[in-house]
Amino acid sequence: MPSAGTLITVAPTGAEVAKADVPALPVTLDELVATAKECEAVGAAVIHVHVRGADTKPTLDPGLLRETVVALREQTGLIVQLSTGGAVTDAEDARLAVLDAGPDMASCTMGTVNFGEDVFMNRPAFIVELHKRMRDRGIVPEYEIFDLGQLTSLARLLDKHGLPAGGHVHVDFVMGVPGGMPGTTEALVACASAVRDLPPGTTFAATGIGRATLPVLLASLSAGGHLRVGMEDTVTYAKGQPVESNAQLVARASAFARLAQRPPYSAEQARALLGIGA
Ligand code: KMH
Ligand code: ZN
Repeated sequence: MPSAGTLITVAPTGAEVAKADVPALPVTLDELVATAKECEAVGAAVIHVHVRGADTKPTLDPGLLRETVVALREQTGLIVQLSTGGAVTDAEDARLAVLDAGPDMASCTMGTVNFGEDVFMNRPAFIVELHKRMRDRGIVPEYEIFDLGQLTSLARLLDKHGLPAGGHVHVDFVMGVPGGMPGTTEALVACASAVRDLPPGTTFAATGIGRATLPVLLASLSAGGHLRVGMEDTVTYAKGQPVESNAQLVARASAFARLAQRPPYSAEQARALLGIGA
């Protein structure tokens, strides 16, 4: 049964877009917190965080990650989800150490995928380690799905190693990465159908990269799913029109969610849905 509301996650920065190319990209802690507040005000409940160093490049610096979690908790009510995906060049140890920053949630990608000209490596043993460490620390995962078969891998993971912290399973379809599944309605329906093989009550969100943003947003809403938007995934609002801010993307997602009569969940409602603090 579709949720009564829509969980909106904002992914404001990512690890791939260069500040030099997109000046509106939030890269400092101040810029990130300001973006987070704006996005919360227009309907986001979760923030998916990648941090950047003083040189604006992606980093997994443990001190900066901790500082970021604290600042977002102090200055917003958003659920703080740290990326353990990092950048394609990040080592497994550094990606596991992200959990030391103590976020509410963290991402856990369910398989290796070609990523443009690169490879986003996620070995089975690494995924198991991430899943177990998150459960030990009470961190709720968001399982990132770049291809249909990764849902089968997730079913196998949960079968063998048990449910995550909080007992609820939430997945996010990342669609339209060159090397992963396409950002189409057909692919979304295939993924949404495969969710039936996961534990009862499993929820899904979806995000489309670049020009897949709107088709995936509309398909997910129509299939009863939730939404992720943000400049990690798209820097173009419409053809020839650069995104002005993350809040612009969240506001559009919220408007579509209201039209679909599934208004944005507050962070408190989202915590209940995701089993955070359960
Ligand atoms: N930057 C990508 C290589 C995640 O955050 O968990 C991986 C990514 C997924 O963005
Ligand atoms: Zn990410």
